[in-house]
Amino acid sequence: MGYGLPAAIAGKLRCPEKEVICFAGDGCFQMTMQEFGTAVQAGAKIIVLLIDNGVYGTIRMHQERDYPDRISGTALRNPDFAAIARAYGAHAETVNETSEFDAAYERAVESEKTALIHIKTDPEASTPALTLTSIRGKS
Ligand SMILES: Cc1ncc(C[n+]2csc(CCOP(=O)(O)OP(=O)(O)O)c2C)c(N)n1
Ligand SMILES: [Mg+2]
Repeated sequence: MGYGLPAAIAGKLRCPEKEVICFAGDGCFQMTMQEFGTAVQAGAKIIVLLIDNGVYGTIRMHQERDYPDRISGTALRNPDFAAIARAYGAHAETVNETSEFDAAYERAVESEKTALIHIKTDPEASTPALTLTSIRGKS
């Protein structure tokens, strides 16, 4: 966790002709998000796709499955990530519906700036096939 953003910056600086995309969970991104400022400062025009489900979802999945009565420390009180990215001088927007994504991605590419798309998802969507509720107590 936290590796994707600095790795994407280094990759983009090494190969500026390539589209470099960082996929990060909200928990992952918060481990090294100060490096977003480094990306803007260094002119590394990466695109960050930040998947914000408001939880350390992978850990929550284990808690729900094995310790459903002892959920602890997995909720995240997140900032407005798009606002933070804009404050750094980047292009940023928030996507709330799948149907909004394609156009948002195109705008990120066309901005020719360091960019971040803040993608809000439902914490219930633990995996494409399973909900948190369906996992609960099923160890
Ligand atoms: C540096 C580090 N700390 C802790 C972990 C354990 N860990 C694995 S997944 C995870 C939660 C990830 O949360 P998030 O980035 O929000 O992604 P999600 O699972 O919600 O998609 C944690 C804490 C790790 N892999 N690396
Ligand atoms: Mg998460």
